[in-house]
Amino acid sequence: MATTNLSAYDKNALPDAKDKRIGIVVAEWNADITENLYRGAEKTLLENGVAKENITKLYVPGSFELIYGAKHLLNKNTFDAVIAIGCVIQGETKHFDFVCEAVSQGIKDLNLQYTTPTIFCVLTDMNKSQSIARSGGNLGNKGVECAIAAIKMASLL
Ligand code: DLZ
Repeated sequence: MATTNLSAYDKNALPDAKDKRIGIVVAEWNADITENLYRGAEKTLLENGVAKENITKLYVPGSFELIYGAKHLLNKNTFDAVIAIGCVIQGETKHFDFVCEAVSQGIKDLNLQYTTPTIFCVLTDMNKSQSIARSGGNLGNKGVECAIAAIKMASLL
């Protein structure tokens, strides 16, 4: 079990992100969590030189719709990377499995189909406590990690 903050990073080891344009699609389900993930991602992008006007935020209803939302941003051809933010929490039915499978496979497919990378910033937790811990709690913020991944991937192109 992870017990330490997973979001620490060395700013000096990151490529220059000054002129990068990042699209961020955010699921409204579990909005308290996804907004914290967004805040972590936005703060990290800004800290690393991405201009505020070069960050575009798009809402979709739930994690299942992240694929369509990301595709919509990718089709604009104006971004260097897209980040898909969601939080799926295990319930009493198999819905969790279907949404997790669809969104992970869907984002994988986008990465195969498009030149622009899409970053998987989706928490798939057994309960809300795990999501809180990973969205600015004691285990860090996955939004921070995904912003770093976006900067690195954007610089590959
Ligand atoms: C329906 C649903 C459920 C039960 N749980 C979640 C969740 O934990 N996280 C999430 O992002 N979305 C959830 N959804 C909504 C689906 O992602 C989707 O929006 C609906 O099935 C409509 O397509």
